[in-house]
Amino acid sequence: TANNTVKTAASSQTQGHNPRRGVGTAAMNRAILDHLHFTMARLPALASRNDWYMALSHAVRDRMLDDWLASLHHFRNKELKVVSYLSAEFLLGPHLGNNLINTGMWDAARDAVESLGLTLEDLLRQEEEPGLGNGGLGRLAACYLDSLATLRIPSIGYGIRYEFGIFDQLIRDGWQVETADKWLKFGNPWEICRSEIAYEVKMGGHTEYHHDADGRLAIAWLPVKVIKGVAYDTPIAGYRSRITGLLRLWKSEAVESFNFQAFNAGEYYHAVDEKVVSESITKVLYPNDEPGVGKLLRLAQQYFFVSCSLQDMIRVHLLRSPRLEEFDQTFAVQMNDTHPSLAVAELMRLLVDEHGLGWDAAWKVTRSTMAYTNHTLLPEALEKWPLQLFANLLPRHLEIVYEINRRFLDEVSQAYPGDQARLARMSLIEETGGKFVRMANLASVGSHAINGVAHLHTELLKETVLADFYQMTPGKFCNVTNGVTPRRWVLLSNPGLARLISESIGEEWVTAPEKLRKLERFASDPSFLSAWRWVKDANKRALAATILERTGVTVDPESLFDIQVKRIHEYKRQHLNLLHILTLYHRIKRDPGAQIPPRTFIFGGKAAPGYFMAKLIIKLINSVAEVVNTDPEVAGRLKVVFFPDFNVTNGQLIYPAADLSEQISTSGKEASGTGNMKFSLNGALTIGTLDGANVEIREEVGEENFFLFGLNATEVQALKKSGYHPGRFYEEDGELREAIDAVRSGLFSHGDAGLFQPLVDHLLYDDEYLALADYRSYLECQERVSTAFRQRELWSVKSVLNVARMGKFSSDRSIREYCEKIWKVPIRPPFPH
Ligand code: B1N
Repeated sequence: TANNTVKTAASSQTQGHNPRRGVGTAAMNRAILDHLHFTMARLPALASRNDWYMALSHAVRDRMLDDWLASLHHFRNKELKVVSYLSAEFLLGPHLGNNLINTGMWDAARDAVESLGLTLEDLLRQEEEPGLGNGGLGRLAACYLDSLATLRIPSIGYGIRYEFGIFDQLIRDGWQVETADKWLKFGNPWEICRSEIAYEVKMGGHTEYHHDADGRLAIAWLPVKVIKGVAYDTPIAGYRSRITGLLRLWKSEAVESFNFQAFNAGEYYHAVDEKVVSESITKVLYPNDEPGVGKLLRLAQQYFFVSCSLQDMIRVHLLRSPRLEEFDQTFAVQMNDTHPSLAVAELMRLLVDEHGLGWDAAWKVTRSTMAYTNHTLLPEALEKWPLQLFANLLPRHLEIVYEINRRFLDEVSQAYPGDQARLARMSLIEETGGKFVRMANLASVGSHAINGVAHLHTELLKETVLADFYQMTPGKFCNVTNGVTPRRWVLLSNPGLARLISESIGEEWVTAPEKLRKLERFASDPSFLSAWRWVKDANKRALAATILERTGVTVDPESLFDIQVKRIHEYKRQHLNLLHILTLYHRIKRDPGAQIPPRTFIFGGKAAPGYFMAKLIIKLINSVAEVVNTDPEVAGRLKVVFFPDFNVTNGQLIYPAADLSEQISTSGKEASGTGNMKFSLNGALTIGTLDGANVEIREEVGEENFFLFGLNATEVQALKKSGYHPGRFYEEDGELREAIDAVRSGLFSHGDAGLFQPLVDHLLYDDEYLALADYRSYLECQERVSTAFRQRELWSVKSVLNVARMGKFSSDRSIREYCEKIWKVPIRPPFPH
């Protein structure tokens, strides 16, 4: 069959000299032309930019394959535990530039491309980024793949090959308009379809019990549908590590054989319908950064990718050992939030029903294999599935969940006799106001480790959403603060800064970012500081040029670039930022002599298509921009820009150009944030609350280099408890009133006073996220920012110190912590350069 290895003369061939592996300019030139000819079937004279991009990418991919094939060998090696990172999202960003950086082929590729009369920049621009994620959670998974490969840890990222990733955002008349992300339209040179690596996934139907010939109880799940999952592999280059990691994404297809009955009966169309339904599972990414109510297709996606991935892991394990009791020695499985938490029930099903393990043995190995990362405290963001929907799609899994629950609740009642309320809270099934399966509870019970993503977040997890689980099994809990990869987020996106840093302290910081500390002593060197400023200014000019091109707005690169880019959400408080802008606007109008250094406010981010208030906030940003940007009385002093379609590609341009990073969520609401790290690592100063990883960033960079404002998490809780009345802040603060009244008056909506009414009402009568309570503190803090920015030299010192002290926030550090605390995987010494 297709799966069997065929012995040929080539099987014994060693990896000798092969011109395909040459990484010099001449070899690259040859390789690009060969791919243009043999892969793209194009003559150079007729080749499009995409043809050249594809040819170059294939040439680069070829050169990653040696390392990759060698790395795949690890999966056979009994001694090495493989990390399996299960995530419904991987927000990778464009591959080409990153792969050139990590493999060290940048210069050769650039020269080869230029020798062909093209520019590398042009070809880099051609790539459609794989936007297979919503925001921070998906991007975190991508940073972790980079670090796993860089640290030479055998690993597989498992996820979904969405045909359409996160939608493209257009702005029309100030409103967000979504369009389909057809990222595969021109082909994807980075993936390799493994048609032979495919699994069947059952869905729906019912279960039946019968006794087999030996009198044992056997369980049969008779599904109504079977879908095939096919593996698509993408190589992930580690930074100069000679290791290429593996991202395996599943695409759903129809099984060939399943509906032959219908076919034979002449119901040709029915058979084809079936194919359409099967293929729809992996069609599109859900564009929400919190779960919507019970969407069957979303549950099907989650089950589909979890089942394919676990079947694949079991296949790999069986290549090493027939004993599935030892599965936890082959794999450490990390669940990226609850989206893959069906893995707990599915692994039990595979072990018990399909491989004949007893319940206890299966449970032991399941628990010691699985670990769960929580990414949110927002109660509405905790996933739960309506019981009936769950039962309809996964009848066997519901039985398994019930059995896990029965045994678990026995333990709970033994530990807390008579505590009915606790039993109800900890049950995997919610029974008040409709029945639901609680995925966070399933993930917690089925894991040996549970972690939050920043120190504060982990502490709050233990006190709030997972308090009962913490009290019962405190040893399971730990913190792993998020990190970001300095390869993509400095080396690739900010080459000017990277060069300056390396010229000053050497290149080690790329894999040993604690070495950035050596920059501290340059913070008192005037010529270094001016070089530092020159880099920032060049980045600002580049961003200004793109802003003009995309929005038609001219901004002054000398002004303070004050940037907030992230998903649009009320808890992130883009509207608090707006209240500051409106106040400055009024101050300048009132007093044209006011000492306010020129600022450019830049926003970017997508709103979930069904999130009305977030979309209204985008409209308000654009409406304020329209008025402020055309008012001659503030000309040259204030500009407001909404940068459309914020994604990884645009982020690479935006983070390096920031002076000020806005991290202004209500304290206790942002689990970690990772944009905060990207900004600071690129020399922006932060204005922020004590929330998520801001707390730790401030600790590292020093409080004098961080602009802190607002209530802390304890004060937020206390204020809410004592009864919060936003209206009082409105009544008592004249400038706040003036800002809100301006929105209410129709000033920004061509006289239509009703347009922003829902937002204004929300602020005045509810203000769940305490924007009004933090307004005055935020304004005062912004004045300190303005004062500091007037002393450019001092600002640059702070900027250098921020970068120098950000080493902790490398995703390499996060991955090392996962290895030690959770996966029990040895940390290997860095590859000798
Ligand atoms: O995960 C990031 C954190 O840095 C952010 O603070 C956090 O908000 C983010 C459902 C989510 N939490 N939950 C999600 C995404 C998609 C979805 O369908 C929830 N994203 C986060 C990385 O830790």
